[in-house]
Amino acid sequence: MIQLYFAPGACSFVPHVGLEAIRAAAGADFEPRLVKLHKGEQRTPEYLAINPNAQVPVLVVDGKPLNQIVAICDYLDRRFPEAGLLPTEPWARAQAMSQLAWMNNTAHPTFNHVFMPERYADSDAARAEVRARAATAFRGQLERVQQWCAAAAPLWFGERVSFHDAYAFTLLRWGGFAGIDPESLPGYRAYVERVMSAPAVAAALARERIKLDTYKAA
Ligand SMILES: N[C@@H](CCC(=O)N[C@@H](CS)C(=O)NCC(=O)O)C(=O)O
Repeated sequence: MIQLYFAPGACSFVPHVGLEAIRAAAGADFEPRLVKLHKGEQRTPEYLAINPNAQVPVLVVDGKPLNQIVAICDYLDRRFPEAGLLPTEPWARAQAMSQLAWMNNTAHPTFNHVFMPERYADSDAARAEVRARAATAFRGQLERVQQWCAAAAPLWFGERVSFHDAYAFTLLRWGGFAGIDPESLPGYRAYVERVMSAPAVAAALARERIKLDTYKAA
C-alpha cells in the first residue's frame, strides 16, 4: 500500500503527478492524504513521526515513510519502470536528476524567501528586501526552466509525463505569487498548457483543485 501526504499547490504535486501516471501505466493505486499546512497539521506529533522536517510530501510504502522529492521520485521510477517516468540510460538519467535536484534545492528555496520572508528576517523592511531580492532571483530561475522546456517535445522527456513536467508547472504557478506574469514567459507558458492537459496532470490538478491562476496584475 502506498500513501502520499500532500498539500494543494505545494511541491507534493511532483510525486502526486508521478503516482497518477503510475496508476495509469502500471495499475498501482495510491491513497492521497491531505495535509492542511495552513492549519499547521505538519507540526503535529503524529506527522512529525513520519517527517521530522514538518513538510510535505511524504510517501509511505507499506507503513514506512520516505521524504525528500528527489528520493521519492527515484524510488517511484525504480519501483514502477513501466511508467517510464525517468530516462534509464545512465548519462541521461544523471542529467535528469541534476535538473530535478536544482528545481528542489535551488529554485524551490528561492521561492520560500518570496512566500515566507518572515522566516528569514524580522523587521518589515528587511522582509520586504528579502522578498524583492528573491523574486528577482526567482524570475531568473524561471527563465532557465523556460530554456530547458524549449527542448520539450511535447513534454520534458517526450510523450510521457514526468516529475519535471509537474515541477515546472508548480514553479510557474508559484511565480504568480512572486508577481511574475506567466504571459511574460510565453514559451514556458505554452509548454505548461501542454503539461496541464496530460491526463495524469489533469487528475492531480482536479484533486488539488488548483490552476495556473495565481498571478494578479498590480
Ligand atoms: N526538500 C523538501 C522540500 C519540501 C517542502 O519545502 N515542502 C513545503 C511545501 S512546498 C512544506 O511542506 N512546507 C511546510 C512548512 O514549511 O511549514 C522535499 O523535497 O521534500
